[in-house]
Amino acid sequence: MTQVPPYPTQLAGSSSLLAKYLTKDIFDKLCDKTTANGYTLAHAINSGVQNPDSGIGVYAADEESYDVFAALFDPIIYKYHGHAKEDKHQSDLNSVNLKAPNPDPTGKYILSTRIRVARNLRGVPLGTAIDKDQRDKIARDISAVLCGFTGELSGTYYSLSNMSEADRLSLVGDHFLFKAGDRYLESAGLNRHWPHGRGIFHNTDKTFLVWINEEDQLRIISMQSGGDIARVFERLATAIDMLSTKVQFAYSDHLGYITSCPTNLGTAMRASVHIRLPNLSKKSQELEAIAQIYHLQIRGIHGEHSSCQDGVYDISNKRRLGITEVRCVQDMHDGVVALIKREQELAL
Ligand code: ADP
Ligand code: DAR
Repeated sequence: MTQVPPYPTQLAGSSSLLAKYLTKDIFDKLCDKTTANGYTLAHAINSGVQNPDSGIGVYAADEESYDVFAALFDPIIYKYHGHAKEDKHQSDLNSVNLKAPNPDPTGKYILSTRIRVARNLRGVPLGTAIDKDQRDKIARDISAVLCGFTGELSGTYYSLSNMSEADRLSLVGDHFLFKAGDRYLESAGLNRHWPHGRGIFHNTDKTFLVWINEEDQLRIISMQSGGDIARVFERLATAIDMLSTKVQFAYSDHLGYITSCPTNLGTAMRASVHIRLPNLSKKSQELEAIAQIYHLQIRGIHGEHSSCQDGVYDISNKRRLGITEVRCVQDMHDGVVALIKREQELAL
């Protein structure tokens, strides 16, 4: 009989969704449950318990976690995504269905466009519970598939545990090198055995990257300078299609693509532009109002927890689950069109 831990009273001061929904009753109901990978409630909530400033505070170890701990995950997923237990997810990666002419053909506002999806392999524990050998095998198998890509997507794989200093400096210079995860990911067990089993693939043109075993097993990324959002999406869709012929991804018709953090479930897609909005940056309420209307997330340009600098923002879709990939990119595109229109009006 596993020792039942006490209720985490540290949550009392937290505003996370974990603190909001982990009532004593839910805790008592789930505290002795375990998934086939040995993942317990204590594992799932550790990040939010150790980091009371978390927004969410929970991570999954496998598709089964979302079922075994549904009494906690379901209300969090509904609150964050508006996706109820009976709701279904649908995928659409057909770039023909996207209506996204370049919102900034002169390059006055948009510095760069990046669209990423997270993917995890079916039948393998997520990063929170995977063991070292399983993670190393993913790095070997996925890098071998990627190194077999030809044409625009052909490129080179760099293992974080044995790359040359020259390669490291080159990847740092391109802002491609990812570091060990932040304290939230550390507490979730996602940094274990770092840097073993981690690596980066990028194509020769540096417009296609795959991060292996960062927060998820794959982060598939298409990016380029400027605002040709449709081209970035088309390249990503092509790469995902090529990978899907070789690899089976964890997917359910309720939650879409399965990810370690529930915020990324569904499309697991974040489509972003780095955009210069000097006038709107002085009118934060207007900026927030437009973001609300178009389901946008506003970040700084140096990653998830960074703040805006010099009027340059990372603007991306906020919705990920219960809508298609085309809709995610359409959300971002249409929101960016509205932001540029307002920026131009304020400049008059
Ligand atoms: P994600 O969860 O999508 O990986 P992050 O905000 O952590 O998002 O960004 C990861 C990295 O990608 C950061 O170094 C960030 O600066 C970079 N990045 C994100 N969006 C863009 C963009 N549109 N253009 C260039 N770099 C970007
Ligand atoms: N910081 C954690 C995770 C939030 C979502 N971001 C991810 N998955 N990178 C939190 O609970 O706030």
